[in-house]
Formats: sequence, C-alpha cells, structure tokens
Amino acid sequence: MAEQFCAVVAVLGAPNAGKSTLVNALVGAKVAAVTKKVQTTRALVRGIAMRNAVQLILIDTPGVFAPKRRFDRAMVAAAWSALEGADAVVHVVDASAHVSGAKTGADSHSVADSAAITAKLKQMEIASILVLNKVDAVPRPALLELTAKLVGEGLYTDVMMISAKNGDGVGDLLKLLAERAPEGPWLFPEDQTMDAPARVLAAEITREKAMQRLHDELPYDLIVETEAWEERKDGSAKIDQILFVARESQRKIAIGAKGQSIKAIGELARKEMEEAFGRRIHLFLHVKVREGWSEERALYQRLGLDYEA
Ligand SMILES: Nc1nc2c(ncn2[C@@H]2O[C@H](COP(=O)(O)OP(=O)(O)OP(=O)(O)O)[C@@H](O)[C@H]2O)c(=O)[nH]1
Ligand SMILES: [Mg+2]
Repeated sequence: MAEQFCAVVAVLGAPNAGKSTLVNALVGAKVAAVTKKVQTTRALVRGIAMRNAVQLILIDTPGVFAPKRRFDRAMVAAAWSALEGADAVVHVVDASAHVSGAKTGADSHSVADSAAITAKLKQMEIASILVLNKVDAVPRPALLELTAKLVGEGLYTDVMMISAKNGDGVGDLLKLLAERAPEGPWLFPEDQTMDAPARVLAAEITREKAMQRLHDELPYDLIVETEAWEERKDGSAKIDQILFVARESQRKIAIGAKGQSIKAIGELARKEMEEAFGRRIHLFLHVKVREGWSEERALYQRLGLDYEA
C-alpha cells in the first residue's frame, strides 16, 4: 500500500467567526450550515478533505462563548471536546470584528470570546494555527496591527490570513495542514466528504434555509429532524422533515401567511438536496410545537451533545 497520511484538525473560534464557511471551503463541498446568525453549528460536524496522499478530517465546532443555558453549555463543551485526539488546532478569528472598534454588540462579543479561547488554549498548552478570517473586509494596515498583537500572545505556531468566503488563502492553509499531517491510514474512503448520514445532512440543509429566512423572528429555537426517507423506484427519494419550534406563535411565523415561508424554505432546501445527493427529491416539511425541547435529554443524544455538560 502506498504511504498514507491522516490528520484530525479541530476548528475552533468565537460564534460567527466563519468556521463552517472555512470547513466547507477546505472540503470543497457543503458539509456544514452557514448563516449570518451566531450559534449556527450545534454539534460537531466532520468534513473530510483529500490532498494527494493526505486525508484531513476537519471538525467544525459550535462557536465558543460564555454559556448560560443548558443547551449553550452543551454546545461549548462539544467544541472543546473536539481537541481530544486532534493532531492540529485551528483558531479562526473574525478579523473584521476585531478592527471594527465596536465596544458593544456582536463584534465586541466576538473579540471577547476569541480572547477567552486564546487564554484557554494557552492554559492547556495547545499550540495552534491562527487563522485570521474575513480579511476581504479589513483594510491592510489594521490587519497587520491585529496580526502583530495576536502573534505577541506567543501561542500560535503559524498565522494565515484568509477569506473563507472568497477562497483567498484557503489553499495555503490546506497545504500547511497537509504538510504537518502525521503518517497513518486514512480513516474514511477517499471519495467521502462528510461522516454524517444523509438524513442528518438533509436536516442541516433545511435548518440553514429556515434560519436564513426566519432569522429575525425565530432566532435559535429551531430544530429540524428527518422523520422519514423513502427510496422511490424511479431513483428519487421522498423526505419528510419536522421543524420543531418552541411556541405556537413561532409555528405561525415558520409557516407564514398562506404558507409562504415554509414553501420558500422547502423550495430552497429541496434544490440544495438535489445537488448534494445528485438525485430528484420530494421534500415535505411539517412544523410542530415542542415546548421545552431545550431540556429534553433524548434530543441532546441525537445531536451528539452531553446533557450534563
Ligand atoms: N466577508 C466575509 N464574510 C465571511 C467570511 N467567512 C464567513 N463569512 C460570513 O460570516 C458569517 C458566519 O459564517 P459561519 O461559517 O456560519 O460562521 P461559524 O463560525 O461557523 O458560526 P457558528 O456556527 O454560529 O459558530 C456568514 O454570514 C458568512 O457568510 C469571509 O471570509 N469574509
Ligand atoms: Mg458554524
């Protein structure tokens, strides 16, 4: 057998830093949901990238922030748990949030959360690669100043400047990660891009479309599950999914006037599923109220989260 190299790479960062966008860019396929909202990624998502003889298993994590609710604690714990067994750690920093100079709001949260991650990595003595993302949205001098400041932390082995969105620097990062990968057998088949089953990916696709459409009215109280997946003789698949919301008022919002919202979400999701699975899809979406889902043990298990975190 030809020599093989394999590395598990944990991708860590504050909410909205662009971790999922980066993992998708490295894999070259959509494996993780991306939205403008923070806390899009709920559990660990593994994307798989191949570069010559090297297989990189990229673990996209939920954003790390100061958690208050049980569900938030579980997400943050899942993110840190990705470090166990990782061969490399990438800390993604939203450079545009750092140079915006905002003292309040989302950007200031991002800066504080990111500083807390640096401090914890230092304390755990985990050498990591600093990835300054969103450089497309930052003026050069400000970027250099920020780089100098973060390098001064003495924690990072490398600094990469990238735009996960337009692809700048992503190839260089892939090359760096591949060069550092230890020798070892590939853990997944060569042509596989993610380790989650199709029904999980299908649920993620719908959740992304729903969050993008409803983001102002329905911030985080949304869970999507694939209820049924039926193979049809003509090669197509019929997929039934349930969107769980926390209240009746949210159910009305998700459905929209004359069912407009849910129809639009279903249309976008179906198109993306047809691309992802390379086949015709018949998608049926149902909206249900499930009060208090954030306290349900079984749900945490299905999402791969630890209820007691
Ligand atoms: N301008 C710019 N925007 C970016 C870039 N990368 C990501 N974004 C945007 O930043 C937002 C957040 O991206 P995500 O990839 O969902 O961020 P995340 O870190 O996975 O977020 P969570 O899962 O919520 O922690 C989206 O609106 C992206 O389009 C970039 O390189 N440049
Ligand atoms: Mg994400």
